[in-house]
Amino acid sequence: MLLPLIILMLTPSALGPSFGTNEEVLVISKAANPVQIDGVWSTETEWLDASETKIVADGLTAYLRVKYDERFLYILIDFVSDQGLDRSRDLAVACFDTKSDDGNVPLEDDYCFYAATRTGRTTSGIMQGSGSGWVIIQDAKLVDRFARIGYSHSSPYDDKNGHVSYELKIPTGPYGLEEEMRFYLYVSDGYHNNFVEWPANSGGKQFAIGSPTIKDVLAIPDGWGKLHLKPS
Ligand SMILES: [Ca+2]
Ligand SMILES: [Ca+2]
Repeated sequence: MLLPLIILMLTPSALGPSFGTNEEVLVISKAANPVQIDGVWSTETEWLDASETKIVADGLTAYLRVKYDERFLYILIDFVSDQGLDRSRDLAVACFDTKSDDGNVPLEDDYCFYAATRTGRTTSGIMQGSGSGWVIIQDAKLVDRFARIGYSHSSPYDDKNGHVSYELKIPTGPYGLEEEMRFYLYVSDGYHNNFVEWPANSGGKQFAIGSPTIKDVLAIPDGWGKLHLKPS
């Protein structure tokens, strides 16, 4: 028993306040069931084969489910406490630090994929790290293949109250997504002017009314967790 104790004492957290990286890990499995990107949990089995993480903060509750196959990473966010789709500031952002090189600024191997409402429109897009912040490299009306916002009365988490949900389908090849990489999720409800994030308390900020873009509110890569794609 002596050896594990020594190792424990030598970890950075034992050396006083740590400003190191977040060690939370989300393990995901290969998809067995097909996903239809329509913004909602659309068939009984659609997301049963995905990881499941409940995220709670300040009275908000969201369920995150993630899985992957040879070409895509699939994400469902069932935001059960968001019972109305707002004209602005309802948004989900999923970020990847593909080289897991952390840092206190987003670098060029860091990508965020988002779906959002803005002034009555729904849009989806991709941001890339620039070394000092986030740059939107693609932004389109939400007719896109990779992201949808939905509103559902029929998810397994709440089949009584209608609520907002998001589905993302992210191509792994073009963005260099790896078997293990850093991962961050941010979901905001415009009505409550509040958000949840994974990992919890990783440093995202409440979305401010009047903020020109969503790039100012995300945690820095040092605060992100790890996503591990379990081989089949
Ligand atoms: Ca669906
Ligand atoms: Ca909302």
